[in-house]
Parts: sequence; structure tokens; C-alpha cells
Amino acid sequence: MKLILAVVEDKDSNRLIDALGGKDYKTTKLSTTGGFLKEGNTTLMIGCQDESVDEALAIIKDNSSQREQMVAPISPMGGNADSYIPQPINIEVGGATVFVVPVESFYQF
Ligand code: 2BA
Repeated sequence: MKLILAVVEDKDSNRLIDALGGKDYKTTKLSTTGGFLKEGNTTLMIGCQDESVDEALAIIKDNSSQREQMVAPISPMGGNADSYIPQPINIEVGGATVFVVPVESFYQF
């Protein structure tokens, strides 16, 4: 068994959950925050059999659209120096950041 952790944009999450549910994948939705943009995103936990991972990844890929976003400068007064962005930069957001990890045990009591 594997646990898929997929970080996706909030706006893609409902469509993705519906697409996964349509193929009988069970999901848990977590409200998360990206460390760089400090904006909300969604992390889905999907437990599935090893042989289902490729199909699940394809569904995630098909339902996570990638787009570009301009990030305005962030004042060092408003945050810590590590997140200081001195000038506007164009970054790619959306898409999905996915981890597939082995599950040692799975219980439902
Ligand atoms: P954030 O950390 O808010 O990052 C949002 C997007 O900002 C990233 O998209 C990337 O395009 C850009 N970005 C991140 N760090 C950057 C930097 N130091 N300089 C310039 N641009 C930077 P993604 O790479 O697609 O990541 C989307 C979200 O996935 C991330 O949101 C974070 O929540 C998660 N993520 C990405 N890689 C991760 C990792 N290795 N471990 C845990 N979470 C990760």
C-alpha cells in the first residue's frame, strides 16, 4: 500500500477530489499553507494499493492546471528576512507537488 500526498491549488481541489472519487479513490483533504508564498493550498492524502498509484497520479496530473503568477515585492517589515522578495517575480503555481510514500500498516478501528 502507498500513501500519496498531493499539494495542489485550492481552486483545483474540488474537481480533483471528485475525479478521484469517481474512480473509487478515498481522499482526505487538508488545508495547508505553502512555505514560500504563505498562501493557502490543499494537501490531499490518498491511500491506495501499489498497482493503483499510476492511475491516481494520472488523475492528479489531469486535474491540476499549472499557471504563471506574478508575485509582488514583500516588504521585510511585513515578514521575516527569509521571505523578502525585493522585486516582482514570475513564478509557476498550480500543477501538483506529489509524494508517494510506502505504508507500513493500515488500520481502521
Ligand atoms: P509554496 O512554498 O508557497 O510555493 C509556491 C510556488 O512558489 C512553488 O510552486 C514555486 O513555483 C515557487 N517557489 C517556491 N520556492 C521558491 C523560491 N525559493 N524561489 C522562487 N520561487 C519559489 P511549486 O514548486 O509547485 O510548489 C507548490 C507548493 O507545494 C508549495 O507552495 C509547497 O506548499 C509545496 N511544496 C513544494 N515543494 C515541496 C517540498 N519539497 N516539500 C514540501 N512541500 C512542497
